[in-house]
This record gives sequence, structure tokens and C-alpha cells, in this order.
Amino acid sequence: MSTLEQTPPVLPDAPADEFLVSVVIPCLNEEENIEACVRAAREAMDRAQISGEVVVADNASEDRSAELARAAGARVVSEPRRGYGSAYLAGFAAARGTYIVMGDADLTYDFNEIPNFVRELEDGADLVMGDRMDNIQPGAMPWLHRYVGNPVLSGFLNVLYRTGVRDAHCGMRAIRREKLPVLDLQTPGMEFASEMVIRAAKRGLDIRQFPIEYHPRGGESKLSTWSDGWRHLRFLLVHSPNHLFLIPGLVMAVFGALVMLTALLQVSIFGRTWDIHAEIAGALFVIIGVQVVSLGLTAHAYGMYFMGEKDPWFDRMRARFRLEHGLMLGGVTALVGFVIAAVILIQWISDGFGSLDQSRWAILAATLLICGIQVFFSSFLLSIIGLRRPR
Ligand SMILES: Nc1nc2c(ncn2[C@@H]2O[C@H](COP(=O)(O)OP(=O)(O)OP(=O)(O)O)[C@@H](O)[C@H]2O)c(=O)[nH]1
Ligand SMILES: [Mg+2]
Repeated sequence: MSTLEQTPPVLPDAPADEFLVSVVIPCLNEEENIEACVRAAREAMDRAQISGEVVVADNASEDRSAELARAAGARVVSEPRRGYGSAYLAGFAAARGTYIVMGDADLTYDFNEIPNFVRELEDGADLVMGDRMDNIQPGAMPWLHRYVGNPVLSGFLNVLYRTGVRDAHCGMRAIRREKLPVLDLQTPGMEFASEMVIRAAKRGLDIRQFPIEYHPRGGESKLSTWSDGWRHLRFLLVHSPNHLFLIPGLVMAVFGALVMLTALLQVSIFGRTWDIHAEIAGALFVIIGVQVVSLGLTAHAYGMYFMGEKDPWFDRMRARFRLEHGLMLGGVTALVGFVIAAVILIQWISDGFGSLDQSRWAILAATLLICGIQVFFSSFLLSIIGLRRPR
């Protein structure tokens, strides 16, 4: 994981701090709940003598949500572009509190937790996450989300990004507002929940968590199990080229090379030798593996140069390997393949164009040629991506 100590760039149009807390609530057609949510947030802050505001980010609701939120004492900002992330980004831009506390407009979260979130922030935390997993009230979360969706996605998120956050999709959380520019959040949909946690971990923010309760929802759920689940998964994968490309590509290439070797050297495994078909399968794995690794390095370079990603491993590799190393590796590999092919051809010619029985070596030659050429041109592509990198 990378650490990036930055002084947060101050957004030119970020409103100055006027309150200690802005409670930001995203809202799409929540007329059954929104008033109660705004009141609960207001009362919790009043009781704890916290100076605060409630900002409702209305996502083009077609019901009376906006009007009811306003009547209950919230400042309502409108975001016409639909999506949980879009709604939050609009709410954040309008917030004027030093701290932002986030929570859904559906009565699933207890706004009496606000002072507990504030306490952690006052104590130095940058991002404070609620953790619902041990306190889910009956009927609050479908079985599929409780036992499959949330644990699997949070688990996968932690395998890839090691955030240490137990319930990465919890909608009740709090953040120090000055840290938002550092996070540079972008995503419009539900994957916003993952993006926030991942970027906070990548930037080395102080992330804390504590248990909170999750209650049954009032009104209709806006969550779509499969499409929102996929949005989270897609986000996790595309932001980790190591896991999406490099590890699977390397595993395939090494496995394929071993299979090819056993066929070429006629090694006996499982009590028999492996021949031409095994070698073709091995070659397939090698070629696909090398292609996937090449794509992964390209994706990695793009992420680092243009998306602000940090990866010490990639930095070290970049310092050690130059374009010429890639060209050399690709060139030599292709040359070896070419020489093997040439020897087969010459032998065939000198045998008077008779029947040929060199398939095993021909497959090796073709594999080496394909991989060598791939590496050669991928090296140029990597170099081209690096040409315009911000320095
Ligand atoms: N899904 C979704 N939610 C939005 C959108 N715009 C605002 N929201 C609000 O974002 C919050 C999260 O949506 P929910 O439907 O509660 O999704 P969830 O909390 O993952 O699922 P539940 O357990 O059913 O509450 C709610 O307050 C919505 O009103 C949008 O375009 N899509
Ligand atoms: Mg909800």
C-alpha cells in the first residue's frame, strides 16, 4: 500500500468552515423517511451541543422529498445526475462543516451516533467508518447481502487494498472535510462507498471504525443487488492492475512454460509422457499470460502517470528497467524463435521437402516469436505512455 503525505490542495470554491459538522444525506424518493432523518440528525447535534447543519443532496426525487427536507430544517442541494456517488459529491461541495457525517435517508442508521463519529475525528481520525456486521436488526438486510454480498466484497476489497475496514459498504461514516481534495472522489454510483475507503487507505489516512446498528429500512430500497454489486467489484478490479492482470498473467505464463517444457523434454508426469496437445495448451497459456502481463504493465503505467496511483514496486521496476531492456528481451526472444524456425526450414529443404516431423519445436518457435514481438512492441507502448507523464 502506498503512503502519500500531501498537504491537501484547497479547492478554490470550497466553502469555508462555518460549522463543526455537516450531516450530508443523499436522497432519492425518500418522502416517507426524509423528515424523520433530518430531525433526528438535528436533534442529535443539538443534544450534544454540536454546531452543525444538515445538507440533503436531493437526486432529482420525483416525490416530495426535497420540500419535506427543507421544511424539517435541512439545506437542500439538487443533483440532477442520478447515483449515490453523484448525490454525495454534490452534498460534499455544498457542506460547510469541518467534519462531514454521512448517512442514508432511509432510517437504517441511528443519527444519535453523530457525537461518536465526531469524537473519533476530534481525536485525530480522518475517516471514521460504522461497522454494521454484528448489529444487523432482523429484516434490515437481505440474507444474500448479509452473508454473501457484503462479506465477499469487503473481504475482496481488503485482499486487494488492505484497508482493514470490516464493513466497507456501510453508509454511515464521517470524514474530515479538508481531506476530500486528497481523495479526489469521482464515481457516480454505489461504488462510491468502496472508492472512498480504498482511496483513503491508499493515501494513508487515519481510518477508524466502530460498531453501529443497522435497522430495517423505511420506504423502497434503491439498491440493486447485482448491478450495484458488479459496480463495486468492477471498481475494485480496475484499480488494481496487479490483481487484475499481473498476477493472473504471470501464473498463466509460468504454468504454460512448465507444461511446454514437460512436453519438449518428454518428462514423465503422472506415469506418462506428455506430447503435442499438452504443448499446444502450454503455448496457449504462455501467449495469453504474456499478453495479459503486457496489458497489466500498460494499465499500471497509465494509473501511475495519469491517475495519481502510487506503487513502490512499480517505481522500483521503472527505475531498473528501461525501454532498451524491454526491446532487448523481446528482440532476443523473437530471435531465438526465428532461429529455431529457420533450422526446421533448412532441415526440411535439405531433406528435399519431404515429410516433416518437427511439430514440437515448431510450436516452441512460434510461441517465442509471438511473445518476443509482443514484448518488443509493448515496451514501446509503455515508453509512449511515459512520454507525456506529469513530472
Ligand atoms: N441507489 C441509489 N441511492 C440513491 C441515489 N440517489 C440518492 N440515493 C440515496 O442513497 C442512499 C442509499 O440508497 P439505499 O437504497 O438506502 O441503498 P442501501 O443503503 O445500500 O440499501 P438498503 O439496505 O436497502 O438501505 C439512500 O438515502 C438513497 O435515497 C441513486 O441514484 N441511487
Ligand atoms: Mg440505505
